[in-house]
Order: sequence, then structure tokens, then C-alpha cells
Amino acid sequence: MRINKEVEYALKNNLPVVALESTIISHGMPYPKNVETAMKVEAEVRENGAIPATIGIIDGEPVIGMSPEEIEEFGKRSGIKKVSRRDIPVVIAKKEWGATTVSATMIFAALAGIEIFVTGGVGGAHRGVQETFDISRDLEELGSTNVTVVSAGVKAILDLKVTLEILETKGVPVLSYQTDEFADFYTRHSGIKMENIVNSPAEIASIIKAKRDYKLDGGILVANPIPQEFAMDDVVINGAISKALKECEDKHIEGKDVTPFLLKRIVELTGGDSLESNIKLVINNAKLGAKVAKELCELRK
Ligand code: PSU
Ligand code: MN
Repeated sequence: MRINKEVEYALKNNLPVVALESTIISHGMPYPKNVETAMKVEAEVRENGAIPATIGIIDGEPVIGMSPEEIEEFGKRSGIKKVSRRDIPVVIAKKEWGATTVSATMIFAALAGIEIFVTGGVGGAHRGVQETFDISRDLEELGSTNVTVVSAGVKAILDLKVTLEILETKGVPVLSYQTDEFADFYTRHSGIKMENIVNSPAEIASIIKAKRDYKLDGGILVANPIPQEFAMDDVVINGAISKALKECEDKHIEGKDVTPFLLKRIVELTGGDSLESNIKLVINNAKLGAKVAKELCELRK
């Protein structure tokens, strides 16, 4: 792995570092907004006192802490593979480029020693999972890899209840930030009541520490709701989601192409509004993630 100097120094000296994924850049947003967002997210992490480490695979080498030029490449180069756990050895051996999903990013973050990872939304159980068995590797990774993922909850394109049941089975704490309702990405209210509510970055850090102290391996999912001023209108977003899901079925889109297809169609169907919400919520997560990383370093002193 190539760990950039700044990140390496920070990790050796108990300074806060936040991991960031690259699938959101290559497959989650269109160019050039994807690159602009990735740069804004890195800046937000820095403004809140932590060092960003965007992770991806370049010519078969996992990179922890990409340069701005490399981020730009991930944003515009075509044919970059979407890489989850199963794809990692293939992309490395074939010396290819790979955009890491939540699962793959967690793996490399853990290998590098980064405990906090910020993204938009994690994958989960797709609607119709009873028939398709389509459950993101992200859930399995949260069950076993020691990284805390700060997200805006789980996107309403998925089956939220089944996703939460699977997380419970795998022993993943889901921490709802300053609300008792599960965040569903584009809005603040899914209608699902949450048990574990947290109110500050320090509280989240203390829960991470308790999990590590007692060797309860696995990740933690923080659900940080989108700020109300950037949230989507329920009717608009639900209409777009239903339409996109129907098209996905009609076009027989399957496997790893499902999530990128839905994200892209929802942006188109909302005239770009969902993309603006998506950008704002990732930046909001970067702020919280950086603060949690800082608090965790304080506790580790
Ligand atoms: N959710 C989003 N944006 C994204 C993704 C999920 O709102 O870009 C990406 C993440 O990289 C996540 C992946 O890990 O999609 C999940 O893909 P799948 O459903 O194929 O497991
Ligand atoms: Mn899948």
C-alpha cells in the first residue's frame, strides 16, 4: 500500500485522520461535481481539525491519501472498476484502477490504522431482497472490520427495515445523531424509531473506545441526518425513487450496477436536486467525522 506522508505521520503521532471512499467519486456522482465534492469534503475534514485520506487502487496499488491530481483522475477516467471486498485481489493482481466501495475502503482504512471513515450512504439490502438476495457487502464488512462509518443513514432506494435487521444480527451499533428517527439519506425521517441516540462527537468517540476496549470486533454505523435546509421534499424524492426502481427492473439491471444506475436516474429525475442534497450531506458528514476523529485521539492520549 502507498500511504501518503502526511497521513503516515498523523497515524504514528495519534493525530486525527478520516478515510474517504472513491466509488462515490467514480460511480456515485457525475463529472465534474464528483471531483469538486471530493475536494470540498477533504477541505471540510481539514477545517474541522483532521487529515483526509481518500482511498482507491491505482495500477494495482492501494493508495491511502490520494493527491488532488489522482482524485481528478478518479472523477473523469472511464472504465474504473467498482471494487468491493471480492474484487480487491483481482484488481491488484491485474494492476488495474479500482474505485473502492464502503466495504473495500473499510478494509484498507483498517489496514492503515484509520478508525473513522466518512461517506454519503452505505449499501444495504435492496428492496425485493427476498427474491434477489441482493445484500451489499458493506453490511458484512460493518459486521467484521474495525472502522466507524459516518453516513447520512441508508438510502431509501433500499429496504431500510431489512437492512437494520441485518445490522442487528451482525452486532453493528447504529448510532443516530441527535434524533430518534433513522435518517434515510435524502430526508431526515424514515419513520423508523432508533434506540441508540448520540448527541455529541465525544459521546460517539467514547462508544468507539468501549467497543475496542472490549474487543467487540466490527464497525459502527453513525446515521447523521441531512440538515433540514438541504433535505428533499418527500413526495418528489419518493416519486423519483419509485420510477428509478421500476426502470431498473424493466431494464434487467442487476448486481453491482444496480446502485450506480439508481443514483444516476434519481439525479436525472429530480433535475439535479438530489445531487445537490447528496453533496451537502456528505460535507455535513465530513464535519462530524472529523470531530469524532479528534475526540477519539483525545481519548487515546
Ligand atoms: N450509496 C450512496 N452513494 C454511493 C454508494 C452508496 O448514496 O456512492 C456506493 C458506496 O460506495 C457503497 C456502494 O459502498 O455504493 C454500495 O454498492 P452495492 O449496493 O453494489 O453494494
Ligand atoms: Mn449488490
